[in-house]
Amino acid sequence: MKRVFSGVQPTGNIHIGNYLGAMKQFVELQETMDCFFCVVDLHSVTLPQDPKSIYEHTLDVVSLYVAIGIDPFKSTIFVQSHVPAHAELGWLLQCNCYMGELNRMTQYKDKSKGSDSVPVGLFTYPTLMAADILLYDTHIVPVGSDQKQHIELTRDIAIRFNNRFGKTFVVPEAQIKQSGARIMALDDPSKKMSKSAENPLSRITLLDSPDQVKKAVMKATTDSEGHIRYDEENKPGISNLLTIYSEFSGMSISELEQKYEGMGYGAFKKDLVEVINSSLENIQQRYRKIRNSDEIIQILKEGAQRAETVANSTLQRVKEKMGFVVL
Ligand code: AQP
Repeated sequence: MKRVFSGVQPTGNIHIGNYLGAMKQFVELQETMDCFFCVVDLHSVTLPQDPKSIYEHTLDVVSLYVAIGIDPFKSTIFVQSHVPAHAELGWLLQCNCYMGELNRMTQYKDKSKGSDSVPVGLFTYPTLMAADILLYDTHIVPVGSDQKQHIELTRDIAIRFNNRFGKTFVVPEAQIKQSGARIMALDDPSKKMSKSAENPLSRITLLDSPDQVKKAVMKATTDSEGHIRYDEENKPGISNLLTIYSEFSGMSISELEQKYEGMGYGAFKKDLVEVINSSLENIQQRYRKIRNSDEIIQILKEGAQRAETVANSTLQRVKEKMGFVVL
């Protein structure tokens, strides 16, 4: 059975970009594959975070995993810091990766831009992400398109390690959706939707109230043309809203273009608000039931045990190959 690994950082409220780009796929993949879904809390501290916020958001992400339909009996749900092998393999991979490779990472360039004191962890983050993936003999990594470069680096590291020390790692592949892999910010469709962007109206989170969703959609940047048609280059705002509508409703973009032919942006946005809110309502109902339950802690305890068994066996294999004395 093929193995799947993916993670979400507890750096803020999960937005519809995270959901449509990555998490929605998790639910489908668990039916046919052996899935490990992680809350990557060690990654979240590469930039300064409020401890209380990490704590709450970690439990939020776990609860949302379950609320969107990830079944803890089918998939392993766990927190990265509960499995020390991630940090240990992360170090070993840092020693098998080059400054030049990490210097090329666009996410590092974006997140370090304009700052004269950049945490070392922000620079070495991709080697920890490689460890996350390689520990589980992962075949498929479902992610949004912003993570493509990190998965390519993970593949390079795995191939190089295998060539040097003999077959050790499975070489993983990114699974990036055709549509929805890069949901753009509502206030500025030239940027991706992000948890940490300053303007809350730039995103819709899975926990937003119907009024918040309405406000964000109605204020979303569009254009002055007045026609509802998909054209990423000339109409990035409307194209982004069409993608979101299509992903939530299951209707294709061309069906939506037909449905709204001759209609104004106001009517289109009003319907979009309803479509988003009805999906979020179901997720939020399930979220509220479990967020403060003992079930969440139980899921994490069992998940950590299952993850640790696989991760420790890979780590032992790596250490033996590298010449460490393993007892
Ligand atoms: N805008 C997006 N569209 C589609 N997919 C997205 N992802 C993130 N943003 C979008 C995908 O969501 C998964 C989890 O992301 P993450 O928690 O690792 O955070 P990130 O990629 O750094 O994105 P954020 O949400 O913008 O967080 P911050 O603001 O903390 O940097 C990944 O699969 C990602 O591709």
